[in-house]
Amino acid sequence: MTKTCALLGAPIETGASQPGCIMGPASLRTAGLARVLGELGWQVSDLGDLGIPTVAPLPHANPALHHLAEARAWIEALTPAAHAAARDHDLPIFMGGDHSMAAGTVAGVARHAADLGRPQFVLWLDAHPDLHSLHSTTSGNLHGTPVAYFTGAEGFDAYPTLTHAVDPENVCMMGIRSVDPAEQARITDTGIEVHDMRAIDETGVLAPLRAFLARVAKANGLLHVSFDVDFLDPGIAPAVGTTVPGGATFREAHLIMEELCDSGLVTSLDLVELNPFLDERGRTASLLCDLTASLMGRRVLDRMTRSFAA
Ligand code: NNH
Ligand code: MN
Ligand code: MN
Ligand code: MN
Repeated sequence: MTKTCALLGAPIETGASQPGCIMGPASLRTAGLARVLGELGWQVSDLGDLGIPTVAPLPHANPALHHLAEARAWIEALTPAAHAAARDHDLPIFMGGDHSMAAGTVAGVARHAADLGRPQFVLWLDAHPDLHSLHSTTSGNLHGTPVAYFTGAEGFDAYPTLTHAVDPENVCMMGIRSVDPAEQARITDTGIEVHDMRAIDETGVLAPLRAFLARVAKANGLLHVSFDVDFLDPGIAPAVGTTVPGGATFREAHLIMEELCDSGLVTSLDLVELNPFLDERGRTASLLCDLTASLMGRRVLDRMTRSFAA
């Protein structure tokens, strides 16, 4: 049976410190995402881009917050849209847009998991854990807050009420290398599984990934992958506003995607923080397309028929 994939654009940039992510969905379309997935045998539906109405500013006790009203409106729009996309397609891809959108996409797919009576898991690929509450962020950039929100942390009265939280035990982070003190405290409190770049250096990506995937499979879970461009090393992925040196290499990233593909467990994907204004001749957008292709079936050799046995 042909598997179905939806592309849904979320051109949000108000959660990041600099503008440009608004062009992310257009850049991924230009790089040929739909065509590449079609060639891999997927039935692809491009659902277009979501939008929000003009909103009045929302005051908040934390004066550092930027564009709180816009973030709230995006979560309100994205949560039901992601819920419906997860219900109607085998693998919806949410094209960002900055990472504040994951507050809505994960809230939506978790609602779908609850409909099915199955647990939602999240693989968070990022330089940052994005674990601030609206009160703990000092930058005020709301792309630093989605994981705290969708795991049901306190301090989100100004965001839409979360109906289905993801258990922090069902979140696995890889690639982390920039953590603020309040985020460090939350990691310690929640016990969220975090594989920072030092751990990746020590073990490689496969061992921790396989252990996590085994947990997902055992629990019959749904798996959402949230891919922040700054997970990658800036040398291969310059199109992001918050580059951090020492990120995942080309092969580490592809190996994760290939292993995710073989697992058959992935049920939704975010591609976020792509800032085409900072790209070099589209190379970051093209790399994201190629990584998505690896996640969705592209392989160098057919591993079922390949054998060197005597
Ligand atoms: N932790 C920082 C902040 O809250 C950086 C967040 N930036 C990101 N997250 N790009 O993925 O401002
Ligand atoms: Mn992020
Ligand atoms: Mn439903
Ligand atoms: Mn990041």
